[in-house]
Amino acid sequence: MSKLAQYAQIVDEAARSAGAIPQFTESDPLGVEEAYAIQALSMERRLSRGERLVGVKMGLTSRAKMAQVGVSEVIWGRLTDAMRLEEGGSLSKKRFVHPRIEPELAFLMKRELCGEVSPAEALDAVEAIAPAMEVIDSRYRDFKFALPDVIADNSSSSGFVVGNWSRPDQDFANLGIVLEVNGRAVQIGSTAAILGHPIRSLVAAARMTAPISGLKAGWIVLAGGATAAHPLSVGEQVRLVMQNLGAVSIRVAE
Ligand code: 0L1
Ligand code: MG
Repeated sequence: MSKLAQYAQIVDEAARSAGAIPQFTESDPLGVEEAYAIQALSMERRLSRGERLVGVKMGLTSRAKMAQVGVSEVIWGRLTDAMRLEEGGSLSKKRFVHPRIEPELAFLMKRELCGEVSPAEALDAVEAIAPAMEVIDSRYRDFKFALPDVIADNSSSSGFVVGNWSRPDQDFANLGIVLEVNGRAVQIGSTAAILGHPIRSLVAAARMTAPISGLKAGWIVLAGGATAAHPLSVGEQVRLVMQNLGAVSIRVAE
């Protein structure tokens, strides 16, 4: 087995068993390209177990997120059907190492989008938008990593929940966001925190996924956390309210 395939196995098994692992970069100065190759190989393992690719997540698209983890480049990861959580349902905390949740805006793709595109071209490829939350769960000890580590680990993506879809022909540049836990606001922000306008995240997604032939019709694209993420505890009821687009919620079970 090649080194990259071994790393893919390690990160995949850590995700399956909810066990923390040391950072690869502690002993191996991986590059970003190698890290994306590990992510692709670990995803192949999931797909060979029957999971289906349903979209991508963009990560570190806001200053709050970059500051929270000490990394300052936009990254991406893959979403599978097994990662999707039911809106209003629950997630089992023991399936994760140290999960956090963050408010996102989701795009539903109407058609393919690949390579260098303008914001107008990106918007034209969107079928709908929705409030969403991403569950991130770094498989690395203490949620600490360098850029190649987090990319190899599917950019921490572990789960996502999407609310009702709305038409994209409305202004979503600066929508107010409140992330509530048990009815109390824990994060307040705006979609403007996502690269100044969430459509820029979709433009970046089209460019960054060009090596896998870009975004496909029917895929979901998570634009990135608009605020810092909230660490989850058993018993919490988490709800995101997004101006004009509605709410989405999830409960944290054992
Ligand atoms: O914005 C994100 O989805 C960040 C994912 C990678 C960093 C993290 O685990 O917080
Ligand atoms: Mg995110």
